[in-house]
Amino acid sequence: MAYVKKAACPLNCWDSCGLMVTIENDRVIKVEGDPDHPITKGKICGRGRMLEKRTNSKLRLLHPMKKINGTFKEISWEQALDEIADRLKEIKECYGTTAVLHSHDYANNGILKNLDQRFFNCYGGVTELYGSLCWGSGIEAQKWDFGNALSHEPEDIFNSKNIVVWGRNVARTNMHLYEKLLEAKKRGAKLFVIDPIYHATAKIADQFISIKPGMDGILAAGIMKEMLRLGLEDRTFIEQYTYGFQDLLKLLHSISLETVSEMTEVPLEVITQLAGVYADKPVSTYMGLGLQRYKNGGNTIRLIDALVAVSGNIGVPGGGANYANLQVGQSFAYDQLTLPERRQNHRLFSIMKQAEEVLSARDPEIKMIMVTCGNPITQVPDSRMVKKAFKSVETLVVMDQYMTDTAKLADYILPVTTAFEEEDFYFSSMYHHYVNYGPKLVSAPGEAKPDLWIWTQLANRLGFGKDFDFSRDEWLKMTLKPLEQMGLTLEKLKQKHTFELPVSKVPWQDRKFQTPTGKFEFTSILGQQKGKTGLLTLAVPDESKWSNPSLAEQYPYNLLTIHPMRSNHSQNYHLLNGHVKLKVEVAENIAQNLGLQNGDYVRVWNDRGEVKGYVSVLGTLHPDTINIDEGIWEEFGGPVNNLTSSRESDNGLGSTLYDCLVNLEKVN
Ligand SMILES: Nc1nc2c(c(=O)[nH]1)N[C@H]1C(S)=C(S)[C@@H](COP(=O)(O)OP(=O)(O)OC[C@H]3O[C@@H](n4cnc5c(=O)[nH]c(N)nc54)[C@H](O)[C@@H]3O)O[C@H]1N2
Ligand SMILES: Nc1nc2c(c(=O)[nH]1)N[C@H]1C(S)=C(S)[C@@H](COP(=O)(O)OP(=O)(O)OC[C@H]3O[C@@H](n4cnc5c(=O)[nH]c(N)nc54)[C@H](O)[C@@H]3O)O[C@H]1N2
Ligand code: SF4
Ligand SMILES: [Mo]
Repeated sequence: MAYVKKAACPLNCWDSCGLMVTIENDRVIKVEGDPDHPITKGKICGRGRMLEKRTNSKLRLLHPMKKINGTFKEISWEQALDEIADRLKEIKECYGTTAVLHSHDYANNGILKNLDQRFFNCYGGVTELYGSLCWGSGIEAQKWDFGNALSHEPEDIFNSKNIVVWGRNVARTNMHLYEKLLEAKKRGAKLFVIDPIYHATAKIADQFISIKPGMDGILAAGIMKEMLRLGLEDRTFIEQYTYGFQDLLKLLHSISLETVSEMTEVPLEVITQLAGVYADKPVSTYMGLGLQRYKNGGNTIRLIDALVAVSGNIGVPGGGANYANLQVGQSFAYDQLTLPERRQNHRLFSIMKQAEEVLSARDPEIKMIMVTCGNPITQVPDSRMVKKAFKSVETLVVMDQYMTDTAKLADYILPVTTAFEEEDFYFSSMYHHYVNYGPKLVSAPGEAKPDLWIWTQLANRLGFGKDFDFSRDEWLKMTLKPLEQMGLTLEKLKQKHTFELPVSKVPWQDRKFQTPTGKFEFTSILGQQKGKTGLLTLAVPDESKWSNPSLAEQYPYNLLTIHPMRSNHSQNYHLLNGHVKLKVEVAENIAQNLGLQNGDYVRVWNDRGEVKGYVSVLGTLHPDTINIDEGIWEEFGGPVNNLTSSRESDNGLGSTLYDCLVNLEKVN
């Protein structure tokens, strides 16, 4: 008999949906939305529904495997764990624990996925990654400006008169915000979309502003310039609650509106009009993450924050510089869970440059890489370098559910469970502030095991088993400790399936910012403390005609590699019905110049590498722009990260994945 259970979507996504999962004979047969979830209200996306396939697919990894003479052989868990533990012991004795690199991303939003940190800390401290491919520049930028990166609660959008969606592909990546946009429009709000792509969200906008990739900071500067010229700024807010305004004024004086228009490829009158929009308060700004994956990414977010501040849209209902919502994750007891005090040694590599760092590491060299919740060969920039680095180490261990491009390179593959096969709770620090409970619903296939089981087994073998001697309930309670006194307990979560975290719904309403001055900082003291000037600048992307004219001549097109519609990154391509082809979306002017038609086979290349795929002419792309969705596997023509650069953004913590010039030609 089939029955239905409530669960949670584990995917790295804005929305963190509540699910209803139908189960029959210990098997997931359908995944739908939970109508009782206060935010996601029964609607989920195709990726959520695909979790059924990700759980049941015949392609799942079912047994531990070891590569012997170039081919994978099934081995027992006993052998796999003994050999990996012996290797960890040997490395610790001979080279020190930092000869191990933990390479990971955040493929699963379960709180207990953070126990990998506990394992590596108790082992003695390994080489860890810092920064983020995803949102690193913008998070750091908002820490400089506000002291934290906080968003308004989803419902607050109904207090906005104007809504600006700035570089967020809402209809594709953040579907519940899309629904809110439709509703807000019905209630009379006006919607503006600023993006190089006229995407599905642009279609419902009152106005779409097409922009040259990487130029949004310059546009924000232009809008501020116009606000000040027209006397539309919020003087009280600027005078009482901000620091460094004179520096900003100097910056705005250094560029003319004509230059702003020329560089951004946004018409002059539109810039003036946007100044009027920002003055017609309250205005909520929803920034995306694509926006900041450029060399100047931190500065871009900072200039947009500055615009939100100058226009007086901070700390007011219906306003906000909504980028991320870190207060969600900040609600839990991480240190109790991860035990940072246990690590004796520690080394940090940039997540962007992990490959170069592996190849050049000395004292100690990297002897072993352990990969969890990530697929670095496909997702980390400059894939060819990543491949070289991951092949260069003596022992590569990959824990995954599928034979990904990264797993293919492994010496040991450890098969792990999917979210429906283990208990955890889930949340996202991106949008709303509800936690969702995810019970164990079905047995794992074959010999697949939870990551936590693997850490526990290895800990036992390495002599710190007592640090892992807790039940699921005990682990989960440990993380909820800070919330207990407010009645937010594990029991309640299990009973209600979701609850609201006690976070600020309209951040900064008290005008007390978490910066060194306690004010909103146009000039950042934190930035200065980190050895930078802390000043806002009019920086441009690294790969552009302004910063590198000869490169721009050789490679005239901007390459975006945005998130795919039907997959979370690389996770679904191998499970999609029909033949997967690499689609090269090109702007109309490129197609005209090169005589390209839909379906033409083309090569896209730069100095770092190339990919080949099929043209789709997109009249909706900004001129001279190409898009290839990210995540595509090698067997389907990827990875697109063959083309992208591992450079870090201005503040050192973000990627420059979209700061990428390429050329393109037809091939046979
Ligand atoms: N379907 C789907 N949804 C997802 C994911 C997925 O893989 N698939 N991934 C999840 C994750 S991990 C993340 S980080 C989020 C990301 O969510 P988003 O930020 O919405 O998506 P991205 O693909 O990162 O960014 C792409 C958007 O930024 C725009 N963009 C690129 N460059 C610029 C620029 O210079 N200026 C402006 N104004 N816009 C620019 C692109 O045209 C596109 O609209 O999505 C989450 N949701
Ligand atoms: N060119 C380009 N590159 C990008 C981006 C882009 O926009 N353009 N986006 C960047 C962004 S925003 C992000 S967030 C990253 C994402 O980078 P990744 O997180 O590396 O991408 P995924 O494809 O989601 O890979 C996650 C892997 O973890 C596995 N996995 C899932 N759940 C579990 C689990 O519970 N345990 C274990 N051990 N494994 C699990 C999945 O099977 C999958 O193979 O990619 C970045 N890379
Ligand atoms: S991927 Fe995102 S939108 Fe889709 S079901 Fe999961 S949380 Fe919801
Ligand atoms: Mo991401």
